[in-house]
Amino acid sequence: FSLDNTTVVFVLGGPGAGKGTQCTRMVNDFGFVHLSAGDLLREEQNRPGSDYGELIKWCIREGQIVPEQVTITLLREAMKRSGAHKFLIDGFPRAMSQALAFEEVVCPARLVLNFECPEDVLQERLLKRGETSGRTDDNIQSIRKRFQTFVVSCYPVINYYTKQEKCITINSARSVDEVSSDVQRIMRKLLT
Ligand code: UP5
Ligand code: MG
Repeated sequence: FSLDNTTVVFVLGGPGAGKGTQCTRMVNDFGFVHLSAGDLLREEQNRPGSDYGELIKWCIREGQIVPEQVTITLLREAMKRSGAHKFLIDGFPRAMSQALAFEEVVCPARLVLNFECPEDVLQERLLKRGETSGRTDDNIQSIRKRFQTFVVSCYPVINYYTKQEKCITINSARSVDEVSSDVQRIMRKLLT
């Protein structure tokens, strides 16, 4: 698994900001492989024989960050397995230590997209999704804990990349199409 020529874009933003939705569109438009750290953790949680199933289950329900070695290993393996070299990494890094560890073990990010959206809008989206998602964290108690973790741990990551001039913040409190057209413009300008 060679990291020569690998392009990594981190996609950040609060719970329900639209990271997954916009990544799906970017895959279609720009040919990236989309890796959601949350999806990889949910998969690992359900994998028979996993050593981390119970830990992941607890962290997700409590809106806590899973120990980073677990998540970085899952991401690295998924990158390797894909055989690709352009990745959208969705919902990671969520804490400074994760950002630094990933840069050390995998590679630095080329670009960071940050979807910004007020909490009341996020809450409404997540509660609506919770009616059908089956996600153990789409309930009001877990949503409040996810918001808290976001403010405490994830903001510093966004500030870190903003200072490095790698992070672009996009208002995602608009329609999916409006957000997506901004994303397309930015990706076209910066990555092609
Ligand atoms: N929606 C999307 N865009 C919309 C728009 N513009 N207008 C109106 N509605 C819009 O969207 C959420 C909902 O809103 C959907 O119903 C969508 O249709 C609608 P989605 O695209 O799913 O948003 P996303 O930002 O991906 O929300 P998600 O809930 O996935 O974000 P989280 O960051 O909370 O969840 P994630 O899966 O990344 O992580 C879950 C948990 O895993 C974490 O809380 C943590 O416990 C753990 N985790 C780690 O420990 N480490 C990691 O590195 C990653 C996760
Ligand atoms: Mg998501």
